[in-house]
This record gives sequence, C-alpha cells and structure tokens, in this order.
Amino acid sequence: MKTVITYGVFDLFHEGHERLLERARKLGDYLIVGVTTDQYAVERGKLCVVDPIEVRMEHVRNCPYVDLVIVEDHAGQKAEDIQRYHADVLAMGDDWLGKFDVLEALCDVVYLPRTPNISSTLLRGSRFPFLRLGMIGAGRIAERFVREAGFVPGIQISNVYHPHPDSSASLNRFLSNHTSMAKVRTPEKLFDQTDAVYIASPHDTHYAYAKAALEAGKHVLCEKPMCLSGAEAEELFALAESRGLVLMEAVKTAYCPGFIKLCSVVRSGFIGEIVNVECTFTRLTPPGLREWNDLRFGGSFTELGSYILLPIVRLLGADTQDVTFQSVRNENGLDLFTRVFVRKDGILAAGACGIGAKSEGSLVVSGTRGYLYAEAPWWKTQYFELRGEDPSFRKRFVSEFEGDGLRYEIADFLYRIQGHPGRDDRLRPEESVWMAGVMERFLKER
Ligand code: C2G
Repeated sequence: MKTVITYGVFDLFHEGHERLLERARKLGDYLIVGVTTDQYAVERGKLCVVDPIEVRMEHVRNCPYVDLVIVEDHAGQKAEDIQRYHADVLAMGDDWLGKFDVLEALCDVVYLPRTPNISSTLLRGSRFPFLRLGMIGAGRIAERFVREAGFVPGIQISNVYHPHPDSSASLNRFLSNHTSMAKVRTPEKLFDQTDAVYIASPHDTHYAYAKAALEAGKHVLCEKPMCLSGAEAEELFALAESRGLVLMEAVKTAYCPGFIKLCSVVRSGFIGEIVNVECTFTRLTPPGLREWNDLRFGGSFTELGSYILLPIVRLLGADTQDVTFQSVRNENGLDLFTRVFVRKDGILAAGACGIGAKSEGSLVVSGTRGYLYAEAPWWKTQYFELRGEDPSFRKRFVSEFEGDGLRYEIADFLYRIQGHPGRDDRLRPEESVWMAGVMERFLKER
C-alpha cells in the first residue's frame, strides 16, 4: 500500500482544496490529511481563519478522497507523521514549492499545481466586505499600526484625522509614507467614510472620540488606557452593546498567542492555586515627550499601567477593589516609577512600571505547587517556563510574537466585526472597566 500525506488549514473548504486532495489521493492508495489547528495557523501567520477546527476537519473528512484526518499543531510534525504513518509521499500545493524538499530524506515530496482563481482569502473577501478603517491620531504608534494591519487581510485603512495642528509635521510625514490614505478635517468626516475607527490620540481624548464614533455607528478599537474612569468605560461598553457594535481596548498583549497560552497554563492548575502575581514594565523615555510634560495625564502609570494591570485582572478577576499605589515622583509631580498592589481573597499581586527607571521586565505567577516565570519582555510573550521546588524541574513553553504584535488585536477586532462572538480568553469588557477604574483611582490620589 502506498500512503500519501498532505496538510492544510482548509478554511472555507472549496474546490481548490477538493481538487488538491483528489490529485494527492491518486499518488497512492491511502490519503492522510493533517488539518492545522487555529493556534498553529496563527503562529504561522494565518490570522483570519474563519471556520473553527472541528468544522474544517469535518469538511475534509467528508471529502471522498480522504482516508484519515489528523490534527497538525506544531512545527516539525510533518517529519514525525511521515515516519509514524510510514508515508511514502508528502503532497503539497505548489505555493509551497521547494519549502519541504528537506523531507525528501524521509519520503517523496510532490508539489501539485494550485487551482487558479480560488482561495480561502478570496472567499473571505466575498463573504465579508472589506473593512474601511479610519484612524484618529497620526502619532508614534500610527506607523506601526498601519504596518501591522497589512498582515490582516480584509482591512483597508482609508483615512486619518489628526487632532493636533501643532504637530502637523508628524501628520505630513505619516501621509507621505501612506499616499493611499486621505487626511480629513473633522472626526465626523472620518466617520462618514469608514466602518470602524482606531483611536490613537492622547489618553484624555479617547473617551470622547470613542463615544462619538459609537454614536455614529462605528466599531471602535481604542488605544490604552481607553478610559480614565470606570463609569466612562461602562458607559462606552453599554453604548456599543446597545448599537450592536464592537468596542475593544487595544492592549496588544491580551490578544497575542503566547500570553493567551500563559493564562491557560496558569488556569490549568500546573502551579496549584495562585498566591501571587508580579510583573514589571519599564521603558526609559527621552525627556521632552508628553509622558514627562503632560502634568494631568503624563507619567508612568497612565502610560504603561494598562500592561501591568492586564495579568493582574486576567488572573485575579475584575471584582477586586483592594488597590493601592506607591510612586517615585519627578520634580513636576509626575510618577517616574509606580508600583500598584492588588489583593483579593488570599491572592496578592504587584505590578511595577516606569518611564524613568529601568528594571527586569519579567512576570512571575506563584502558586501553591510551583511558579510560572515569563522572561522579559513578558508583554511580548514568547517564552515562559514552569518551575517547582526541585531546581531541575523546568517545563518550557515557546510562542511566536510576530512583528510589533499589533496584528493579533487587529485580527481579533476584524473577527468580531465579522460577527463571530468575542473570545473569553481575550480582554473582556469588565476587565477594561476594572482597569479604567484603577486609572481613575490613581489619578485621584495623585
Ligand atoms: N490549494 C490548491 N488550490 C487552491 C487553494 C489551495 O491546490 N486554489 C491547496 C494548497 O496549496 C494546500 C491545500 O490546498 O496544499 C490547503 O491549502 P490551505 O488551506 O491554504 O492551507 P495551507 O496554508 O497551504 O496550509 O502545515 C501546512 C499548512 O497548514 C498548509
């Protein structure tokens, strides 16, 4: 018997997939198909898979040329499977031409021509119209956002509104790099021409822009901190819900595969009951920037606090009120370094952030049986390990964090706009509301 093996995501199963499987089966007598998991697809840069794995596997299983369906979930698996199933041929579409030649040491490798004019990407485009996204703010993060959105098929950033006439040089620089993008003179004009809005203006303006956008019927992705008071955040989420719109706070870590895995590992009980969470995020910030000069909303905590509050709220929950702060201040009263302490039912948490001090950017979650250590920069989660009393015990986890990592939140935003339900392992509204409440308390005490 001659065994053939092939792999794919098989999203929105179509004629091109079927024809590939038909020809693959003809190369032998038995066809095994590895269907890529959602998570592994994301790790390989496919951010917009629509059908969940059970649906994709069902489609492949129902295909008359397929004898066995297996799951593909990690790098290196093809070599393992070829040996495990004694495969004689690995068949792949010719979009992969040359990429798997190295496996010729184990079996024949055949690249089959792709069927022209059909793909999951094209089908996604016809099922879901292109999302026209407008940007409010062309400041420091805007350039990165545009670059990262380029990795999410189905989004077109059409225009930008920049609220600060005094920084028009940065707007002009930005526009000269993005000639397809138009400048609009008012937020209303922006709303008229778009389906969704990304807000990247100064912190204290987020709430008003988000509210106006939602009232105009636009989905909103808002930079952190989305709001500086819990009531404002609650109001925005209620408004979004009443209008059937998506509202998301852009804390990029909350949507990246590594951090999602980290929280799941903690929740799965490997380290026992959680007793303490500690994390740090520092970024030495050059003098003269808004962080140092804005006496009302500058400083470390408003700038970086959302990151350190994220693992705390994810792991302790959004119902804790016992929050205190300690800060080291600059001459102008702004915090150059802040520690936040949170306590809930026998669990402690402490986060530290600073724009004027450098420290190790790690995250440690301590439990009754062991602890999780995520190495710096934990907010771009790529590597973490579980450790216990026995120093020789180490369980290691590695994840991809591509580029600047904004692509994951952008993909999630699009996924939800397309009508898929919000996923509970991403940032939830009540968590954003809690973080806004903590910001409010910090600003009041300062
Ligand atoms: N295919 C094809 N013709 C098309 C579209 C796809 O022949 N018009 C083939 C692809 O070349 C691939 C298979 O169908 O061999 C599955 O395609 P995708 O679902 O796009 O999966 P892919 O990204 O190739 O996943 O680890 C392997 C990866 O998961 C491969």
